[in-house]
Amino acid sequence: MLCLFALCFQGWSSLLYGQSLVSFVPKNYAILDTIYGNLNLDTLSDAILILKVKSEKDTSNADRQLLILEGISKDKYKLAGRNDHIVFCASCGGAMGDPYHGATIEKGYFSIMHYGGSAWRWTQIIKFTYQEKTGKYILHSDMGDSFNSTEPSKIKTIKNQKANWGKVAFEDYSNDHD
Ligand SMILES: [Ca+2]
Repeated sequence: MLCLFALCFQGWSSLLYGQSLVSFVPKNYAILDTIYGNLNLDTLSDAILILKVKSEKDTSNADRQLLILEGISKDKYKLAGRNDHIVFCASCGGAMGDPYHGATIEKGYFSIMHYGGSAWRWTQIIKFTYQEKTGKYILHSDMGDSFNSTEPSKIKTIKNQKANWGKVAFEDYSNDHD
């Protein structure tokens, strides 16, 4: 009974005070990247955590998790959202290898960058913004460039899912049908 109470209390207190970053990493997953910044425009630092399965190889097509973690107190976070269909898989970049090319947080925004292709190269930057009135994150833009590696100055700009910009929620976004 005492043990049960302790467990309950632990669960309750972690909801109130948040948890450390590593506590959000499920068993069998590893951290691919961690980015810090202020997403929800309060005074506390937030983080984007990108996770991969521990068994991931260059040829893997396993989903990668993107977690939005809002700071609650110093080094403590709460989960504000998760999406497994934003960060491209390890083998999704073609001949260029892993297409994940980093992520950034600007005040109230975050962007995930990809780069891939072979003779034809492409980039894709998926950007989300914090919506103050709802406390949610929505798609800001999803665009990139396409060019032939022999003519890198001839760049074509590609706008993906233009109709969803400013509308689709972070949790509902998927790059699968690009
Ligand atoms: Ca914050």
